[in-house]
Order: sequence, then C-alpha cells, then structure tokens
Amino acid sequence: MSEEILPPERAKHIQVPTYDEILERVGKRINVKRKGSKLDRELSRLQALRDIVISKTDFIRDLVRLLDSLHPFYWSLIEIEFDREELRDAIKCVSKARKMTDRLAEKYRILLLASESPRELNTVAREARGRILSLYKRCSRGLALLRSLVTFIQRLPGIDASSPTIIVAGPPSSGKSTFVSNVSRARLKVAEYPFTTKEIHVGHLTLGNIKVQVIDTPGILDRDLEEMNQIERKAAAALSKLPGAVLYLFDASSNAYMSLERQEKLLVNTVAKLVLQKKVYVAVNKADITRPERLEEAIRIAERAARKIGGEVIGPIVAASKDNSLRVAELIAKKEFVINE
Ligand SMILES: Nc1nc2c(ncn2[C@@H]2O[C@H](COP(=O)(O)OP(=O)(O)OP(=O)(O)O)[C@@H](O)[C@H]2O)c(=O)[nH]1
Ligand SMILES: [Mg+2]
Repeated sequence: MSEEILPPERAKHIQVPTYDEILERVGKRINVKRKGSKLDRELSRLQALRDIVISKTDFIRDLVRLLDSLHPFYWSLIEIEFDREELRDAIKCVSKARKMTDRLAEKYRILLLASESPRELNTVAREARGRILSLYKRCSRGLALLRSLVTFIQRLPGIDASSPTIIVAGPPSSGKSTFVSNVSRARLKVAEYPFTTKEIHVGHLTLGNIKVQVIDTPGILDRDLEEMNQIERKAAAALSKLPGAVLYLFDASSNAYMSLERQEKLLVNTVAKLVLQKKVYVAVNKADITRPERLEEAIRIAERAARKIGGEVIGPIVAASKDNSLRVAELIAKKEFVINE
C-alpha cells in the first residue's frame, strides 16, 4: 500500500467560510482602533480588508489541487450528489473575486491617496469596502456549495486506487457486508432486510507483504445505469472506476431477494458491463441454510453466468463463517496479486 494521503484526509484541513463568516470577520477587523492620520487609517483598513478576504478564501488553492488530482472513482461519487458545472462555476466565482480584490485594492489605494478632503476619503473608503465585499457576496451560493462538497469528500471512504482491491458486489442481502466484516476489521451494518448498505465502505486485510482493500458496496438491481437510484450508482462507481478484482455473491437461500435467474441476469447484463476487463469471481453464498438441490441449482446457474462473462466460480460459501470468508479472500488475492509470504 502506498503512503499516499487519501482525499478524505486531504480534505480535512480545508475550511470553506460562508459569506456571512467573511463579513463578520471583516466587520471585527475593520473596526479596530488605528493610529495615524485619517488617510493612514483608511489605507490600513483597506489593506486589512484585502488581507482578510484573501486569507479566508485561500482554501480555494488546496481545493482545486485536490479536485484536479481526484481519481475518477471519487469523481463518480461526487457527481452522484453534485452538478459538476455548478462546482466549476463556484470555483470560478471565488477565484475571480480574489483576482479582482487585488485589482480593486490597488485602484482604491490610489484613489485614497488622491482624495482631497476627509469627506472624499470617507466616500472612497466606503465604496472600496462595498465593491470588494460584493465580489464575495456574489459567491455566497458558491461558497455554500463548496463547503458542502468539502464535507462530502471528508466523509468518503479512504480508498487507494493504486492498492490491491477486491470489490464485493451483488444483489441485496446476498451477504456482502457479512463477508467484508469477516475478512477485515471494518464493522459494517448487517441486517436481514435488503438495501441495508447505503454507502461504499472499505476494510483492509493483510496477506503476507500486501494490504488488500476489500470494498463493500450497496446491493444493486438488474437495470441500466440510467435507471439506477443514487445508492445503486455508488456500487456502479466502484465496479466501473476502481481497478481490482470483483467478488460477486449469489444468494442461494430460498428467501433470496431475487430469483436465481434474476441474480444471473444482474451479473451478466449489469455487473459485467460495468466492470469491463476486471476479473469476476463468483461465489454462491448461504450454503449453510440452502437445501442441497437448490444449492446445486444455484451453482449450475452461477457456472453458466460465469462462462458467459469469462468469470470464475469459487463455489458454495458461507460468508457468515469468518474462516470461510478469509479463505475466499485469500484465494482471490493469491490469483490476483503478487504476495510474498
Ligand atoms: N445463514 C447465513 N446467513 C447469512 C450468510 N451471509 C449473510 N447472511 C445473512 O444475510 C442477511 C444479509 O446480510 P448482509 O451482509 O447484510 O447482506 P448485504 O449483501 O450486505 O445486504 P445489502 O447491504 O442490503 O445489499 C443477514 O441477515 C446476514 O446475517 C451466510 O453465509 N449464511
Ligand atoms: Mg450490505
């Protein structure tokens, strides 16, 4: 695993102020008592105003740098919640305001120096404050948007796209979170009802000299990307954008959320199209509670599906068993990644 600092961590120190916070800060600093002539005092106020708005919006540099270096997986997650165009406009608004601030500060410094009476000084100073602040007022919505973007990135899972990865996917309730919990220290919500997992989660598993990321994804249905809801799209983002191997879990049990045929369709028509070249391992889960005839039928269907997509069947598994899950993860990791014991 590289020591790269992941986006959620990098976003932690980025603080985006609201327009009101900028205004409040300016108000406090502008009113401190100053020494010197009236001209000196107004010049110093103008400088203070300039310094505050610039330092309050310094975050934009780190944010742009972070966004420019984001892996497409992260972008896919962001685009589920945010409009990329609106984000671009918000960044433009703040960057432009910063550029204009320096121009206006210089312009009004000269006008202050050229003022011929205290009254003119007052008028020029007031106008300078009004014009500089209005640059940021115009960005009020943009600032609020960028602030929620940063909070959103801070809460995303820390996934390193250059590290060995197993993406666990499949229909609702097939045991994905059970599996990931059992092979890692991640404590994930497991429940009987479908659509329990609503976010992408990551667990880590050390095998020999490597650290494998095991990704838990929300359950998906057999439909095209355009028809997927926001939660399913997160799974689609992981499947399509993260490099690694895929573990597809069939739910063999008689009370599975989907029929075995539909689980096959989900794998062949939806998952395979998303993962493109990635290797897909297919396991038939809940072998412990499935009647032998049904389990056989599930394996037959899983094999047929795997053949259609060039995948590999691992066989029946019990994700509820820690040992069994670890064996499956090891088997995939040994085939996919170079492990030195
Ligand atoms: N008997 C048995 N139950 C299992 C096994 N694996 C998972 N379950 C149960 O199946 C149910 C669903 O498990 P989850 O791990 O939450 O399934 P999931 O695929 O993450 O579900 P979603 O997040 O809703 O898509 C839970 O009640 C688990 O305890 C298994 O191997 N055997
Ligand atoms: Mg789950």
